[in-house]
Amino acid sequence: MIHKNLQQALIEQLNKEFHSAYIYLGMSAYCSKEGFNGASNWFLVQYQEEVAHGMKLFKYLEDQNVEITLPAIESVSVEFSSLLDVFEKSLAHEQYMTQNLNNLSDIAMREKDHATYNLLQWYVTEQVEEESNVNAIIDHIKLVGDNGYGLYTIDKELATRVFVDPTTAA
Ligand code: OFO
Repeated sequence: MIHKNLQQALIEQLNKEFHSAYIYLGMSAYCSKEGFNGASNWFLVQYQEEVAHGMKLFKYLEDQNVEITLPAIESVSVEFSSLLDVFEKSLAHEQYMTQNLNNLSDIAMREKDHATYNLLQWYVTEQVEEESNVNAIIDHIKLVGDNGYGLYTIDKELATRVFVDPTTAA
């Protein structure tokens, strides 16, 4: 049985995971509009990952007999100023998500809810990988600056990303 306060916080996190998916869909649309088809693919895969994160939490809440509510998902921006801008905003968003997950872990620990704490550690670990991936892309973009061939090469690399469900991957 999950403590009432934690139930509410987890439902908010569920909404945030689907909001994250929506944010990445917006970023994918921006990149596609600007001709960065590889980056558009990268964000589309990110969108799929966030949906998977949301569904993992949804399933957990169901398993724990939590009465699930699904509040509206906030609208997102599809306007960015450059490829660097879109990835920097992505990093800022991931840092915000990490903070949320740390706060949730604190609550779970306080409530001595080991099952939920355990679940949240999966997300916390996932965040480390997500932040590191985006940081590496930002470094590459900064390295090439506005060199067209450099950006083209990065975009080609981003086109190779394929979705592997992180909730089932070994
Ligand atoms: Fe769901 O990990 Fe990113 O936000």
